[in-house]
Amino acid sequence: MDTPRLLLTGFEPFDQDTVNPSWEVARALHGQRIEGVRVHALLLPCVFGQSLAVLQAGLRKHRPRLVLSLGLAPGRAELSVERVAINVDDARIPDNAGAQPIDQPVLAAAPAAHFSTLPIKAMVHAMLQAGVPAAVSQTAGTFVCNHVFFGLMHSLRRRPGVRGGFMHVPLLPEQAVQQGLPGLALDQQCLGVQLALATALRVAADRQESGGSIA
Ligand code: PCA
Repeated sequence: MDTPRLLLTGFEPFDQDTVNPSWEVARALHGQRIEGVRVHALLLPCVFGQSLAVLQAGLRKHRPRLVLSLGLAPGRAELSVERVAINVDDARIPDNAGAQPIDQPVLAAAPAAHFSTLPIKAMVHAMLQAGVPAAVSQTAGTFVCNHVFFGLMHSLRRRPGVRGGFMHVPLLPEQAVQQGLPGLALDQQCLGVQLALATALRVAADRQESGGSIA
């Protein structure tokens, strides 16, 4: 029997950046075995629609048992495990194909939102215990990351037993210095994602502790 796989997606660079740490992390972990499950890294274009088409093809081809999508959130200092995807595309900047949808649904005739099915609190806990900055995030924004997260969760409702979710990562230190924003070293980002994946594969029921925020 084939080794079970998990799909770890990252994005190509967007806006002014020439690297996207989300893809740097995904490709660094490609081929590793975590809890007996082989990591398969998949690069997504930062383009509405097309990103989801590439993801769907990856789901069909690899039949993963778990999917974690990664994206860059410039300005965030910690690995942010996203709680919820909303059915809204509202782009502040054009995507890499020049599209800038405003207040469009990601998918027509789909619910307003989908929750992550990963144990988000346990993942944050595991990262913090290892000294990697991490937090639950209540919004994945309304750009291509949220678009992919929503489309992923919508597809997974037809794949019982396959869990999925999204994590935003900070800038790399060299980008962060140039932009005057917080950053996190690639090895710390990789360690955090490894721990998060191991936890997601191991933990069925999430921890009962607050990851909430007041506005
Ligand atoms: N971050 C963007 C899109 C691609 C990425 O890495 C976002 O947060 O929507």
